[in-house]
Amino acid sequence: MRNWKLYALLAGLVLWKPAFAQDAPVRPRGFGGPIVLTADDVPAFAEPPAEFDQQRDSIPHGKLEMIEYDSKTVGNTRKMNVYTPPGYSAEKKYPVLYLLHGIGGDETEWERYAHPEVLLDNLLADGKAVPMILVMPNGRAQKDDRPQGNIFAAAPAFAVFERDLLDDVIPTIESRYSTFTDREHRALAGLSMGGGQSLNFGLAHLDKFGWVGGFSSAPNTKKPEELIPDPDAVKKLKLLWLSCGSKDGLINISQGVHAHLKKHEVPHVWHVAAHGHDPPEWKQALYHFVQKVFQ
Ligand code: FER
Repeated sequence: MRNWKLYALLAGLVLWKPAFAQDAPVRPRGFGGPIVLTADDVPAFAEPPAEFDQQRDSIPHGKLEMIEYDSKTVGNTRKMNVYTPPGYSAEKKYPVLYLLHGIGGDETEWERYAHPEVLLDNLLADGKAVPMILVMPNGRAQKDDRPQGNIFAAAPAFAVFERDLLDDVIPTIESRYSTFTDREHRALAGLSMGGGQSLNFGLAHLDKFGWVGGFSSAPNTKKPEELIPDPDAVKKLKLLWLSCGSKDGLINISQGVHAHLKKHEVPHVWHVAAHGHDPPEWKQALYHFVQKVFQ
């Protein structure tokens, strides 16, 4: 009798299906999973038009430059990739979007994945974005910041980057370029690990950033209650953006933040397009985000 009960218990455990399994989850490619979509998880924007990412010879082009800065936080010289828009002039002042990369990336990742300089040149030529400076720093704030070996081992350095960004990156940009220096002209967004950083740092420094975006945010994102302890305070943001691919196994992270914001009636964008955890997702997210920011 005793044994029978034990076998029944074991069989029950083996055959038991967790609640989420009833919804026929999709197995993602890459990180995380399984994926369970809700009625909220739909695109807020259509896919970009054809040729949105094609370089046009007939329009003015901005400039990309790789610059170096001394980081007090890390104690060495670091790199960041900076885009200035066509006609950049010290006579004018520009808003700045800080754009953070993923766990396997560095200061060149956004350029390789999405060609932000092409997207922005095209949108500026069409009058769909405002002239802005784009800063693509290296979010791995440690002496060896190359994405080599076990990239997960460097995760603590992504948290240290909060100080590098606030104390070293932003002051460098604001001293070398002609920028506005108030929160309403400063945005922070990033993909995956960089999406988590953007939400963590941006929402903790509402006095510094007026526009915050998490694209396909990774598990480094703080838990919703910790990320947004005071939902009313977050309402002062000009834009709070969350996006994630519907085939991304990390979507539960963004879904959790969206649900918390919805519960507390905090206005935000929730954009779920039919992509994975991949560059096509980030390219279209950036394309839509840069049209909303600073306007
Ligand atoms: C994790 C899975 C993915 C994680 C980070 C990532 C910190 C980051 C992915 C990316 O940046 O693409 O568990 O933990």
